[in-house]
Amino acid sequence: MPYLRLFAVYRLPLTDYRALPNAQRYAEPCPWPLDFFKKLKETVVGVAKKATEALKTGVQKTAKVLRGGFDLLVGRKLGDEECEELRATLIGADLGPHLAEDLVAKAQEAFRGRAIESADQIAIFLKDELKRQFPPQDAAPLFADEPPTVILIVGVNGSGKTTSTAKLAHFYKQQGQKVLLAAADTFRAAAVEQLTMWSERVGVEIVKGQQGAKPDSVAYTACEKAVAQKFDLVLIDTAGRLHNKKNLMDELEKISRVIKKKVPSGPHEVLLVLDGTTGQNAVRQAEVFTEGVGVTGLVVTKLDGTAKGGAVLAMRSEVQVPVKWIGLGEKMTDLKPFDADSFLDAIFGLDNKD
Ligand SMILES: Nc1nc2c(ncn2[C@@H]2O[C@H](COP(=O)(O)OP(=O)(O)O)[C@@H](O)[C@H]2O)c(=O)[nH]1
Ligand SMILES: [Mg+2]
Repeated sequence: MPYLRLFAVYRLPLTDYRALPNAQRYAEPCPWPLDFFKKLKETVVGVAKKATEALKTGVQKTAKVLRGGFDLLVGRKLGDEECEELRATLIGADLGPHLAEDLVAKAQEAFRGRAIESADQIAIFLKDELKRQFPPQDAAPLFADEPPTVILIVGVNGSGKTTSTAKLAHFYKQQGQKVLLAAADTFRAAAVEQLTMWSERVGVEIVKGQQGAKPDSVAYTACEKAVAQKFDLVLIDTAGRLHNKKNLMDELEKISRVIKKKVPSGPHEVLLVLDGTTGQNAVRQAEVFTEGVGVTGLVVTKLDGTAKGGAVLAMRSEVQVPVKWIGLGEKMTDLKPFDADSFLDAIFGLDNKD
């Protein structure tokens, strides 16, 4: 089907292109005239395939649980016993009780009296059903109209903030952005050292305060430097002293206030980092910490180490704020933009055929 193929190829650079800051979007020529088709075939298709492989490997523990459960249903009619098994499989992958219950009911209705012929059959059914259910969410990264864009990274201790900050720095540096890190977790010397090490590895500059300095003063200095030295992006790593929503609100308010002194439209993006290995707890945390506090996106980390990747789906159906990034490992390349469709393909073990 050449048209479908063309369409699939056509859409990818559009997504990449939209991810650029406005200033760059307007400054750069539109990417698709001239050798558009030739270039796309060579580069974009290759990149897309690689990304999918990385995603598949990253979520393989979740995929294994789901696939194992679907395999057991092949050749059987979806009766009460089978429904119970399907429910257990979905909950095993941490889709959460609501979503699991709903999907089982829909599956039972669809497969009533019919034997399931292949694991793919049930995987495709569930994927289509989930896609129908998800409210559309715009997970495109947010950027300032004029650089610098300021991104705040928040979340509880150990969720993966510092690592994700470094990964984002790497991602945007690869896109040609001039990136500045700000080590605003000033409570522990080790935290500043950790980000400093990452800044060297990634090859970006860092602003840090003395241990005990105020986080907002580090954020201020970073924004000042970013404006003066024309950085495109400032990534501010914060301390994870959240404990409750009020702490988060206070922290965000304080830091936002100083950012605005130098960059009035900032912060442009506030990313809440959640530890994916905590499954439904991460979903609850996302619900509580995103309501009315200005969080613009979620980063779900450590999906490589867990079979609870289905929590990302529960998050998507229960939390208003979109999942924007997923962490699939400890390397700087292991952070991927979240795309619901390829995520579903990957966890349901469906090949991305075009
Ligand atoms: N396997 C894996 N480990 C991760 C990922 N993200 C973070 N980590 C690890 O989680 C631990 C805590 O991360 P860190 O960034 O220091 O968390 P912070 O306290 O929120 O800043 C570190 O050992 C990271 O290497 C991920 O996506 N996959
Ligand atoms: Mg940290």
